[in-house]
Amino acid sequence: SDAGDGGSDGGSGSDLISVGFSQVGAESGWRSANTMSIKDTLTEENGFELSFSDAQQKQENQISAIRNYIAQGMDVIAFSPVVETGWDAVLEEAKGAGIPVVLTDRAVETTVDDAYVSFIGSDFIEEGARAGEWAAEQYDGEGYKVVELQGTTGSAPAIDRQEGFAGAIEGTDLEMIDSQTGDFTRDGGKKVMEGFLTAHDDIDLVFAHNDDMGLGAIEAIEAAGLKPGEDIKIITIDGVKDGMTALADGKINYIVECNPLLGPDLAEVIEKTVAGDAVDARIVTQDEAFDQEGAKAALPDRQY
Ligand code: GZL
Repeated sequence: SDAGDGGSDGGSGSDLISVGFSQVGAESGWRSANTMSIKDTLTEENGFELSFSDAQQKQENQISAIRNYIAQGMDVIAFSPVVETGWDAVLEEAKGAGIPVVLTDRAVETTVDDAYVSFIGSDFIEEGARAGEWAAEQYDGEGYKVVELQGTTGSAPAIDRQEGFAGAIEGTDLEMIDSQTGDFTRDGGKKVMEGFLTAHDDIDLVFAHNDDMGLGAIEAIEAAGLKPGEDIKIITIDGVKDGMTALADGKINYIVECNPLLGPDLAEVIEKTVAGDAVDARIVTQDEAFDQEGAKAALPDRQY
């Protein structure tokens, strides 16, 4: 490479921007689409040398991956934090090493000043509120009993989606009678829904924090001899292909999208940061919402 180009060599002796990325895991269809977007964008031909790690939804694995990236002298470190808290020490270490950090997908609570250059992701409170507003429009006045399949305990999407939904149904006669984490997985949603069906014989609506737990709930509802989308309504968040297909088939009633294709925004933030240009501290990913007709129309063109 031209020695005089002043480009960052990131310790890898090349002009590529070295990026260490710590991913939450592979828990859901959303996560797989998010990983695909990051790996398909942060490629060598696009000027990146990507080191990628899957933490199997364990914070300690993310912290050790980030420490490895610090030790390797990455140009930039990016991660999707599995939970909101417990990051101060490792964020302080990255800052001390002079390595910029970018958050994707989920936010953190930290006391470290200037801990990261940007947070790229959806507004989860808004997503929960859109789900609750639709539920209120459709079902207020019918004395609906609601159960909630929460995402990973302590994660930003679980905390915020619960808050958004609860706020939107305030003042209606929809009543939340049970709420438990299914950890964003299909199996988790199925097991928790089985428990809800044993504990309650009057469930009218399931609010699932992601499609995968909603799809697990469908399995449990059908195993109980009931019709999902009819006997028990279902509202989910994400908008991945399997969820949108269930919505088109009438087994889910409404989906609020959470766009996982964050690779392009991440690449742009990294390039600007390495070039010393200013970046927005908060980049809000735009989301749509779908009813059954909307899902039928959108499915042919969905990228994930
Ligand atoms: C949302 C993301 C959530 C998805 C789930 O941005 O963090 O985690 O909604 C995924 O499907 O597991």
